Amino acid sequence: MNNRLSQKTLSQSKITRPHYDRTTLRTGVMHLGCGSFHRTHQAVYTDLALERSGGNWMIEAVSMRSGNIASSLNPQDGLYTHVERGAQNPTAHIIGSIKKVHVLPNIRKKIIGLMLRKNIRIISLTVTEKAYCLNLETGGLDLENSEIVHDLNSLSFPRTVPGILVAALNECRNTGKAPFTILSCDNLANNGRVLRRIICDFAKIKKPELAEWIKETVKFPSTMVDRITPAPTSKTISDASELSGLTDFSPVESEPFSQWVIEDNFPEGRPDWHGEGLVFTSDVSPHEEMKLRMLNGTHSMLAYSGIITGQKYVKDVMAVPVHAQMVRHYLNAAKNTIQPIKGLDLNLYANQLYERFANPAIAHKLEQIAMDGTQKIPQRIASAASDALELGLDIGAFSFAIASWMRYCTGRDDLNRPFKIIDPRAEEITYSLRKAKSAPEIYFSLSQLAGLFPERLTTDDTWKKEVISYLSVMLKEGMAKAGTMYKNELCP
Ligand code: CS2
Repeated sequence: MNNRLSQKTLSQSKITRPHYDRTTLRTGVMHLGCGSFHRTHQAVYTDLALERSGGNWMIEAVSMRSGNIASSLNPQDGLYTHVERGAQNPTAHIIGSIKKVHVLPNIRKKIIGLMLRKNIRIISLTVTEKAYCLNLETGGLDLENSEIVHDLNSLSFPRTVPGILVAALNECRNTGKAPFTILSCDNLANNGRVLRRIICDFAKIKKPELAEWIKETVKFPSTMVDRITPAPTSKTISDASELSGLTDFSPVESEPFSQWVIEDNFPEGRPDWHGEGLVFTSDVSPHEEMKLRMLNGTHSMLAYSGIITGQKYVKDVMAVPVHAQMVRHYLNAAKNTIQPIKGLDLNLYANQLYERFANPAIAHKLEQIAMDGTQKIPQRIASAASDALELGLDIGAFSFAIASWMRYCTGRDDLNRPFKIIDPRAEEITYSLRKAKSAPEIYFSLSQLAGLFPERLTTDDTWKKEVISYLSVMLKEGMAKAGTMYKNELCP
């Protein structure tokens, strides 16, 4: 049995490991949401930055709900193995940028104090779309969300992400601490601007002068983040141990590809982030739109349609020729809705995405992608569909994707096996479908969910006809038949 990975055993590692002095460097970043993606992405870039330039930029991460990561990572002094799976044999590195993991339910009374420490200069987030408490209709804070109502009534022990950030900024203002830069790393269009709006909406209700101060003083750079990161499995643990010679109970795995496009606006400084795929720019929005519509839109389409045919992983869907052709076509359709971006070859990007999805070494679960559809569809699929209509382009790919999501919302696959719909609006979905059986009934019920589809789509007859037509084939003849219909009608 190998020794367990920790600061003490680190020197026994057979693979690349941090050389910087982790014990003396101080924390500069507090990160909310310590999921696998944070650990294959921002923490890896920060590890490289510390390796090259040092600095007090260690990360303290906060798990928002469960204590699992903290209980496996803290005994390892925050160290973990990052396994990369590409065309060759897996490779691995030991990442040292995380100092400690906190668990929010255990530090509710302390979290603001932790953020207020002098050396904390960045608060970053990977909390997933739903944690922003965004009202999809207004684009501002969801004032009907019960947790938000709780936090608005008392900011002493906030429960929500907007509540925590406003309470911390309020203390910065009261104590004269220079405010930290707030860095959203979630898959939302204009993530920085969206977060700023939500925080200001919240602050305005509590204290209008705080909202003004935030607007003037606090920076919310937008970012585009990208790295396919399946949930770790027992194979991740065994590969990590084999490669490093140390036992690690909390390794992560990802594809080799990685990209991070950041608006460089950090008044209090930042780590010396660099490395493969790191780009600083003054405007992230075209990169974000490209990634959300091409990568994430295609991902959602293939997840919903794949689940209905009984598939489990993205790579399985890509191994079915008709499905793979649809993916190729969808990528192209999404690409055509995007304005050309200077310096970026969108055809090359589409080809890379196709290869990345097909990577046989990555077992990326479809259900991981399918979850939280109501939070993902607007920026991934609906906006592209609406622009396609506006531009007079074919909308077949998008109507198929939405029909697949609607089919998924019925909660049974083509073999009539039930599955759980994981979505913060799952109850609303089930309620709205309680009497709907036919394709038009399902279409009308789900189209009425507030904030999901822009009016441009719901008032368009061709859109309605196409979605209903695909959905009806999916319901009566199965997803494979609908896929063949897509292929025959759309793929050259
Ligand atoms: C996926 C993303 O789970 C999902 O919805 O589409 O997590 C995707 O893998 C990442 O955005 C890739 O960077």
